[in-house]
Amino acid sequence: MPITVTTGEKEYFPGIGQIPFEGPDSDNPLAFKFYDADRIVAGKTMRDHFRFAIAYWHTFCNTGDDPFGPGTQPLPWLEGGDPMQIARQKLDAAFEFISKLGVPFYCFHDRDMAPEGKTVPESEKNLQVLVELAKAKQKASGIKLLWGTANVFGNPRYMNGAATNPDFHVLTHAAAQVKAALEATVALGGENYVFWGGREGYFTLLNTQMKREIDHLAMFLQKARDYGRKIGFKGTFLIEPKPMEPTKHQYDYDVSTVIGFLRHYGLDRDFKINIENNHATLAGHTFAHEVQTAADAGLFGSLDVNQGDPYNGWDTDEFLHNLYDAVELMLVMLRVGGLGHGGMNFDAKTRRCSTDLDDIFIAHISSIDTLARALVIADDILQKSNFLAKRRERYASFDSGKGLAFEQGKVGLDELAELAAEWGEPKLISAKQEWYESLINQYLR
Ligand code: XUL
Ligand code: CO
Repeated sequence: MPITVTTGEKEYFPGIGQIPFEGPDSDNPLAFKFYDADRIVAGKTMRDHFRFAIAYWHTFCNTGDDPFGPGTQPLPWLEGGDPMQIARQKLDAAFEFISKLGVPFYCFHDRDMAPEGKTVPESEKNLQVLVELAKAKQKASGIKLLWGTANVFGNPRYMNGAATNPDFHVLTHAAAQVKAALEATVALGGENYVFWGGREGYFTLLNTQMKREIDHLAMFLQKARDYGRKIGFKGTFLIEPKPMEPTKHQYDYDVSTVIGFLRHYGLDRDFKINIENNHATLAGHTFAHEVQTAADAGLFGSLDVNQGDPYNGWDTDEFLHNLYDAVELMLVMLRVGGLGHGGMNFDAKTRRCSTDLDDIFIAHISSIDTLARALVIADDILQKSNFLAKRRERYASFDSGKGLAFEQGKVGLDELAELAAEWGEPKLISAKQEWYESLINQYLR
C-alpha cells in the first residue's frame, strides 16, 4: 500500500519530499538508486520482500552521545516544552520521516514514544495518550507497527536485570511495563512483540544463581504470552539474541541458545527469533548463519538490520552498507521463504559526526539500496548460475543407495563400518569455497 506523507504542525524536514526512485544513474543523494518498491523480483514486490521498518529509538531519539561526550546531532523535535510536548513533537517528526521515506513499518520501545512518569499509573497514562495519537498518524499515513517492546534496561532499577533480577520487586516493575507495552502494541495493530534481554544476564557467577534466573525469565515470558493472548494479541512474540553488552554474559546468547531455551520451556509455539546482524557478529557468527539456524528450526521471526565494525566487533549499530554480506543474507532469505510476518527494522544510528538532518535520510536510503541491490544479485545467482545445482551435487551420495538408507535410519554403525572397509579410502572432493565466493563477485553488477 502506498504511504501518504504526513506532517504535524511543524515540518521538521523542509525541502525534502517523498523519496523517489531514480535508478542507478541518479546522483541525487535523496533518491533510491535500487529500491523500486513496486518492482517484482522472485515473484514479489521489493516492498513485500523487505517490509522495512524504522527504529524509533535510534532515528528519533539518538543525538550521538557516547561515553566520551554529549550528543552532537541537534534534533529539533527534542527541543522545548515539557516531556509530553516533546513526545508529541517526536511523533510528528517520526511519521513525517517514515512517510517521506515511504517505508511501511516502524518499531518502538514504550519509553521512546512516551516519557516515564513518577508512578506506574502515570507512565501507563503517558503511553496511552501517545498511542492514541500514533493510531491517528498510522491511519493518515498508512504506516503500520511491525513490533512494540518495553525498555526494561534503561532505568537504574534494572541494573541487575528485569525478569532475571534477584529482587522480585524489580521484576514486578518490568511486568507492569511489559503489560502496558503489550496493550499499546495491540491497540496499534502491531504484528509482533519483541523481547530483547537488555540486562538479562550476569557479570560474575560468584553472586549469581543462573538456573533460577533463567527459570524466572521463562516464567515471565509465559505470563507475558498468556496476558498478550488474553487481550487479543494474535501476532508473534520474538526474542532478540545478543551475546554480551550490557552484561558480560547475556542469557539469550545467540540463535542456537534461544532455540534451546524456547524448546526447553515449551515456548516455541508462540515465540520466534528476531535476529540482528551486529549481535550475530558479536557472537562470532554471520547474519546469514543466524538466519539459516533459526529458519532450519522453524523459528525465524524478523530482522534487525545493521552492521558492526569488522575490526573491533563492538555493537556499533552502523547502517548496513556491505553489499557482499547483504548478498549472502539475501541468498539465505530467498531460500528460506522470506520474512513472513517479520520485517527488516533498521536498528542502526548515524555516526556521531554525521550532524546534518538529511544524513538520517541518506543513511536509511543507503541501507535500503544495499539490500535492494543484494536481492536482485541473489536472485540472479539462484536463477542464472549453477549455484543450487552445485550445492545439491555435494550431497548426492545421500540421494540414493546406502546414503539414502542411512538418512532414513536404516543403516547401523556396524554396517557403516563394513562399508568403510569394503569401499576403502574415499577420494578427496573439493568444497569449492573460492568458486562460490567468485560467483558472488561475478554477479555484483
Ligand atoms: C540493543 C537492541 C535493542 C532491541 C530492542 O542492542 O538491539 O534496541 O532491538 O530492544
Ligand atoms: Co535490535
